[in-house]
Amino acid sequence: MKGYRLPKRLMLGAATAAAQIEGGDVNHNWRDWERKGRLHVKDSFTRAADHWNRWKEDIDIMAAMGIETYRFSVEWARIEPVAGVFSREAIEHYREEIRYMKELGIRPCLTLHHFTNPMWFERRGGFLYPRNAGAFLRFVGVCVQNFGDLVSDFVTINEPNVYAYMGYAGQDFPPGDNNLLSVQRVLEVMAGCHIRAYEKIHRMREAMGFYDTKVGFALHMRAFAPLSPMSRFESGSVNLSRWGFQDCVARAFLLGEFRLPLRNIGGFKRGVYCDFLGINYYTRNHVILPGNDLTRAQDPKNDYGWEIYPQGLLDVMQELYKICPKPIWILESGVCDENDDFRSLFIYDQLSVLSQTDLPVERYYYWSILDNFEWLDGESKRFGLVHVDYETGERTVKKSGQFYRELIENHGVTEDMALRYVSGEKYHQ
Ligand code: IFM
Repeated sequence: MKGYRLPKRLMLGAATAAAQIEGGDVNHNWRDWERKGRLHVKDSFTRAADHWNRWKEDIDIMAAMGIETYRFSVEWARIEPVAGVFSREAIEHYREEIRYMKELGIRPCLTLHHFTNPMWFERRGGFLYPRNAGAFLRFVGVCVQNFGDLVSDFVTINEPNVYAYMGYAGQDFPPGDNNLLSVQRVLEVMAGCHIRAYEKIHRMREAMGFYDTKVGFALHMRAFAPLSPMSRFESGSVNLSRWGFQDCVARAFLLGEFRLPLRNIGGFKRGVYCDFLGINYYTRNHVILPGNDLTRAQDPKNDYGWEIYPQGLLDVMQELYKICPKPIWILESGVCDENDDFRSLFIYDQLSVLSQTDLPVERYYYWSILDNFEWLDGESKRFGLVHVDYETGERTVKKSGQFYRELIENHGVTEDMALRYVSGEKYHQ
């Protein structure tokens, strides 16, 4: 197995989201979903990885691993438990955590919305109604006011396409609306929220005297391919899937360019509403009909059964860069692998793609630093570089975590590392 060097400009990091690691009884829509018995497991968000109490230990672990930048989210329902009422205690907690990571040399990248809404916002209809955008923007303002002196990198919204399709086309994620027209509305409202947040964050930080602000959003991107390579019908389905799931969303959020099925309900001007292209990439889907996504039996897979297709990372980067040529930040790339059997191989393969491209890739965030609460599947699906014993809370750096540590130290993979960590690993077949 070959070694490789990574481009100099690439920073290496790891990501999490508040609800997935913090624990505690927080009044958000996913805790409500859990109470309604809608998860696939009996686990509770109240436990998760108990990061709310163990944050210092977790940051120490990251620092020891050499993590250069940490993408995390703040929990809206903690900061604003009641509409218009802001918790000084929660804000101070996050400030302390951010200060500490910076002291240890870790650059923070702050996500403002990662799937969870406070229940007061959810009950008003969340992002389905344009009239609710103001509440989100007020929260954005409070975050910039309170964290803007410590943080310059912001992700406004995580995976609006997954949020909209899973919660509104299907019944899996809250609120389980099951109505395609709602998907359209939610994406339109969220695009407007992103555009206005982009402008607001820049405006506010400039007024605070900071000119280094970077703002973007995290688009979940998939590689799509026709099940039968020669089928023109299936190629058409691929184009429709790509457009409906990601490209029309990218154009609206990044450029204020609303094309069917999205409408420009806020009357936004065309522009460039991002400083980087945020990509979350996990898998490829084969397609016969749009929306009918398949994984072929013969392809390598993770524990979820998602195809592992490293080359797809290049495909989606090129796809997005064509739409908007800005620096690329891979905000999530990770693998569900209970026994850490092939996580080192996965990281080796994904980063090998980045070692070979001329595209301006500036960040790579492995998902996730810790095993965490995987939404519908709770504690049963493990993505972490660090193992969490949910009973005791004990953290143990996995073999893949040690590989990532050495990879960061060398800014690449040596042949010796490839031999020690990667050569014996195999994906599920
Ligand atoms: O855990 C999630 C994360 O919250 C959003 N992106 C995909 C991850 C793995 O499913």
